Amino acid sequence: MSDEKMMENEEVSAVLGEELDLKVTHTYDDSDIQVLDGLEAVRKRPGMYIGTTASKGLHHLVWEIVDNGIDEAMAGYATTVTITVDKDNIITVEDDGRGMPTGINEKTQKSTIETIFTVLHAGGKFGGGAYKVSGGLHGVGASVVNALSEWMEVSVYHEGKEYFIRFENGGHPVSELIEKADCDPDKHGSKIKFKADPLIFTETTVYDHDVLRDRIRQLAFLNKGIRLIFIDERAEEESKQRYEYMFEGGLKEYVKYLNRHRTVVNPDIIYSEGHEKGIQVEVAVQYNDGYNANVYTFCNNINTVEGGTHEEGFRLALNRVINKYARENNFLKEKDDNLTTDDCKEGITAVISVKHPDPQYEGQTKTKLGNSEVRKIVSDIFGTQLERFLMENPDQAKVIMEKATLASQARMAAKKARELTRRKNPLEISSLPGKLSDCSSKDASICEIYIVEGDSAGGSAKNGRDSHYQAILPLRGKILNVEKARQHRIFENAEIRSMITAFGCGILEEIDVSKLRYNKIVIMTDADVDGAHIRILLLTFFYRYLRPIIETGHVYIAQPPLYKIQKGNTVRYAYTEGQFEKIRAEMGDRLSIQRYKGLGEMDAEQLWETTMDPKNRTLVRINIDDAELADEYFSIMMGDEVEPRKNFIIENGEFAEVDR
Ligand code: 28F
Repeated sequence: MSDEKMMENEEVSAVLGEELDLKVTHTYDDSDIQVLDGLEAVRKRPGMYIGTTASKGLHHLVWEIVDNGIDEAMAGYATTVTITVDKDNIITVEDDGRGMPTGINEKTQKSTIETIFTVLHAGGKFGGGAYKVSGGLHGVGASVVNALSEWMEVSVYHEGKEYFIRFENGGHPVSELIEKADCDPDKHGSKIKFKADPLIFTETTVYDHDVLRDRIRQLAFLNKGIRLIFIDERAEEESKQRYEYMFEGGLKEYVKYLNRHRTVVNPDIIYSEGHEKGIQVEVAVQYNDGYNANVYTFCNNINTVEGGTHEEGFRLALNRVINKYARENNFLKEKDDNLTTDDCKEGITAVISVKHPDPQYEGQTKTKLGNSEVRKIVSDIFGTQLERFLMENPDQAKVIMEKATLASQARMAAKKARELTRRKNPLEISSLPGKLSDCSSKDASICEIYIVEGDSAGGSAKNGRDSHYQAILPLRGKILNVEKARQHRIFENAEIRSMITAFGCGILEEIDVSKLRYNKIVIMTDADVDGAHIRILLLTFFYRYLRPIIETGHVYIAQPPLYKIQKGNTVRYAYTEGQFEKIRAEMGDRLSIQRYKGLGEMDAEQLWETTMDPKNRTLVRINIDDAELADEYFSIMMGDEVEPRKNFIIENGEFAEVDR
């Protein structure tokens, strides 16, 4: 959309803030054309408004509407927001708030409701000077959802009347707002029903049950006291048809939930809440016996993946208060260095949520909070409460102090071990691990590295590969479980050291993906339980130490065939049991069938043909959109508890998409 058009639409939306007038006229004029132009612009370039028209964008429609219901509840007028998805993937969102204003807007000469749903950027400021605190990343408003819907119906219940308006074909009102029926005089609220337009969402119009449920549960944690109900009429299992979430404890319950599979160190969650200069702050913290930190930050219910000033304020307070307490209570001696923030964060699970009337987002994906005043506000509110917690709970303070000082000692040991993994000069080939059979090309954009389990498979891979762009790194036996080991042990591990040197991009906070020596890192393991275990160990290591290479889509899993089916000179390979049945049926009888138990059973040529040749192979790209889910995945897969692991494996196959 041109800037000019945007201006026009903003002018129209500006009138929404003004008092409502009850004149009932409905003429067709210039503003109608403007309005339809605006919605048409949304349909022409949906990506500009909702980021993508793939599954993520489809779900965005729901969040846009749900956010408005949550705002009404956060403003104190609604208690409950109900989200229903029916058998045809039609979404209904309903709240029990005041109901949208049913009067006429003076400037547009149309009902406020029609205006909200047809004028871009209408809404914005909420009635009564309150501000919109929720709102998706794009925060585009209900009119965008309307523009991208095949149809939409809006009902308002207010003082014994039901008001109704319907839009079709991307936001065109079928009639003006009507008083449709009488209703229970005690009923009040807004209801929006819509069908995403398949002409726009060409990839899919089917909502993902887990995505909806997880985000709705998260919104309930982030907005304490609000009841969120999720109804999925498509679900066959009764336990998946209805969920009701309401957390009086807010983030305290969120942290408890995040730590549910872990052994916690401080049984009482450190919780603080406060507001200053119109900015609301809520922080909850609990340590577990692990070594990793899981810190989730939000602004206006948006997951600020890149962190920002709220996270900085949190880190400042954590460092300052823990060091102060450690010194005053002799956990640190005079000669000792201060604990680093990372020391203070070992094993921490923390959620930080701020609500800001005018958030500024920065960073590559606009998920980094930039408002500088937030730093001190979070630091003050959380710092005061943390200090108080340590004073009032000396036993829990003691374990936290011991944990941080142990982390500090381990860090110093790790520093020594880690120096050994750093390549002095990235061009210095001699420093590459001896086991690596590198490729000859130095053009990282075409290079691939296969990480192969075992020497015999490593041999086949080495002989079968195209050595121009394919490198092979064989691993011996199981690699270290990084969830269960301290850093210095991890850096002493030979397999891990060879991977770090081969990749060449550094690790942890020093990582630089642009230095990665291969475009594709391919994990190639046997198609059995041991192979799956090694794969998980490798992915856990990547997730914890090299996360950006996963996030930027460089990590793949090779799919070796399960069967070789031969009849005369015809050879075919099956990669799944289903494929095997199909091929067997197609090829008839007198077949010679080989079931591969491991990569080692394939000779070099077969391995190339089935698993490494870009013309035939299937690579599964690993992607982790949701850090919380990924973390849950790894802590369940690698943790001590057997039962959740079993259930998890049964429920979730693999989190991955297929790619070539
Ligand atoms: C199903 C999703 O969208 N709920 C909403 C309200 C309530 C008001 C409102 C909404 C007025 C001038 C914009 C009512 N009474 N749920 C929802 N509930 N919008 S959306 O007002 C809109 C503003 O411009 C409301 C008094 N003030 C506000």
